[in-house]
Amino acid sequence: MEPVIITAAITGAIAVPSVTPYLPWKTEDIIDSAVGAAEAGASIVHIHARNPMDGSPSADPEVFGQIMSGIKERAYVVICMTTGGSPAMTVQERTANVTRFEPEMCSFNLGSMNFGLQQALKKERKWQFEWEPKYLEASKDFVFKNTFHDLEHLCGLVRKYGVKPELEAYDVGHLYNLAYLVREGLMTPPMHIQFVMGVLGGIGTMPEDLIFLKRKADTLFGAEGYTWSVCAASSGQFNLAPISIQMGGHVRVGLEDNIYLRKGVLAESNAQLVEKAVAMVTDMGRQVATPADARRILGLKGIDQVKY
Ligand code: KMH
Ligand code: ZN
Repeated sequence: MEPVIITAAITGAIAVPSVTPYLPWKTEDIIDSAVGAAEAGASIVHIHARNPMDGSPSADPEVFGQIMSGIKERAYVVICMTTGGSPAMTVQERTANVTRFEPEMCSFNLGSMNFGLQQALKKERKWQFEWEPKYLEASKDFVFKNTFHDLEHLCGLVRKYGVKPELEAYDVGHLYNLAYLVREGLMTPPMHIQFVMGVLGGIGTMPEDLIFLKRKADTLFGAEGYTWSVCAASSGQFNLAPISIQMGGHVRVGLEDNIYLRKGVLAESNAQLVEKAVAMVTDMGRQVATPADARRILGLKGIDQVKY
């Protein structure tokens, strides 16, 4: 089996600053956290931007530029830039940065869905910023928009700039959407599919959910037609990682998706989550991929081809 690519998702747009003191949202902290995750063994870092004044999700190209060039100066790691942003952003805002920065990778969300973040409201807490509870409450009306028009637009962008998409499938219908894109000649195998599990609005984090998605992808694309990874939002992250490792898949961890090291214990850094994944990989007899391995396995264009 190939070495395991560990992706670290650094900050995202799910966790708000007040749910954990360890979420990096200031620009320098995001850079430091990504470099720390790379040093701990991540070969890809998945990057969102945050408003440096209040930690709210941002699509600001200036902030993205600072983050990505700051990481590039200090680590050879692959950067996978989000095109998901937050469900509160327009698709234009979310995807404009692919054109500007031509990254080696970007996320590519395979379909529209509900994207509920209201669970974080259940716990009584003092909010650092007034936008936080409003954002979480508003998520009950979020439709994370990824229409076929949006998918076709993004297919054009990734093809034009040689960007390898991290194809994010949150449910089985998203795999059928991908099969449509392949049939239409808009997406070319081999693909890299990220099974994104545990988002309220998508599939759950039971082992049967993962096996079901994996089997469906085999049926639709053939086992050789894609590489795959598991990203589980919430504590499912480390229940599902071993299954992926055992089955020849790759793993995504990180505070973007899960703020806990284990039940009830907050992770104190992305590096700590990566270290836990590294231990699982080595305990199960596989190697951890280097950034060079990841570039080879995924057929990336190389860090010298980016525009940041
Ligand atoms: N945080 C994941 C559940 C994206 O950035 O394009 C969703 C995500 C989407 O990572
Ligand atoms: Zn993301």
